[in-house]
Amino acid sequence: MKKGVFLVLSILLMLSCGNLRKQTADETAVAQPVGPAFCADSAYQYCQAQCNFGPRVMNSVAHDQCEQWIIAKFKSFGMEVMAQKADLKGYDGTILHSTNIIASYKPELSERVLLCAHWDSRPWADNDPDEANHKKPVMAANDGASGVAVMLEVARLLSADTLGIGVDFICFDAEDWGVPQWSDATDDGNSWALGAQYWSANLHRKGYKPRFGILLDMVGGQGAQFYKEGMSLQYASNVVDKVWRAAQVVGFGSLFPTQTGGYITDDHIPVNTKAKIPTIDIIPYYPNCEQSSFGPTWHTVNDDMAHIDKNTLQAVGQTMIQVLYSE
Ligand code: AHN
Ligand code: ZN
Repeated sequence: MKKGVFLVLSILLMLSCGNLRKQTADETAVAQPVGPAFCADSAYQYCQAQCNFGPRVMNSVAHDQCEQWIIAKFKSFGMEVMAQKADLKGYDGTILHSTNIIASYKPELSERVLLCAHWDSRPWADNDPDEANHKKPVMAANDGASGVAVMLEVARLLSADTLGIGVDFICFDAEDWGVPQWSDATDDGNSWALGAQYWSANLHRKGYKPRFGILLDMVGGQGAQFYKEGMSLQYASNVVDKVWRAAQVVGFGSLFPTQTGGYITDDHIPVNTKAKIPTIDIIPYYPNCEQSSFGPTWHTVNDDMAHIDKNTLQAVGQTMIQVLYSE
């Protein structure tokens, strides 16, 4: 066969294969893992680093030191960082000096995705099996540090790679000053998520409108499974589908069952209702746990690094990478 004919045939073959492949992909939508490898060791270290300050309870020195550390970390990854400060009133009248930390990847792009998590620690381990611990602070390795740790690792990976959309990482403050179980005050839900409530009513940028948001709450616990959360399904079922599919593609479908868990009062509520950004909550659900459906260490003095599992961080982190790189 003449060289020229062979070349033409090869090109025709390549074109037809290309077309065939594309058609197959469109019709069966067999997605493959995309984007960089999430490093759970790195996320684990970011979790540890926050805990090393001690419990990051509102109005404490550890809180303010950790705030500076989180800001410096996002800046070191080349993100534009904003600290949104406000004095917010707790259910008990305490004035909480709150800082929402907003870190932006490619702030110039208008097509964006929001990732968020709270970074404050609960002041009271009011769900501890030992009543003597009910007024002690929670280390919040899982309930606080884990979500920020996953976001920091995603930010680190973005800084070393490139993505065609912008990403905002919001660390909400004052989430966990909600009415304690030992208090006589009634809990109507509004005592939680104070930082997210404030941000939702005072967006850091006028007209801010990302495609969707994902809240990471307690994403590092041993034995965690992330059932679909009720409010997320109500406000952003397409985002739930997207994320649960992504988890399956990266091989962590077993940690993301397709059944529904509970309806949770969390930071995503004001983001949906007030900021009108369709936002889901990735939060664990333990169907058989006596202590709490959020897991055995929730709001106890055992929410520490000893109960953080790198596999859980990996599952959630790689799923976030998959979601972002599929946009
Ligand atoms: C309630 O307990 C009502 N909501 C859980 C919100 C939360 C607290 N997430 C972490 N800590
Ligand atoms: Zn909590």
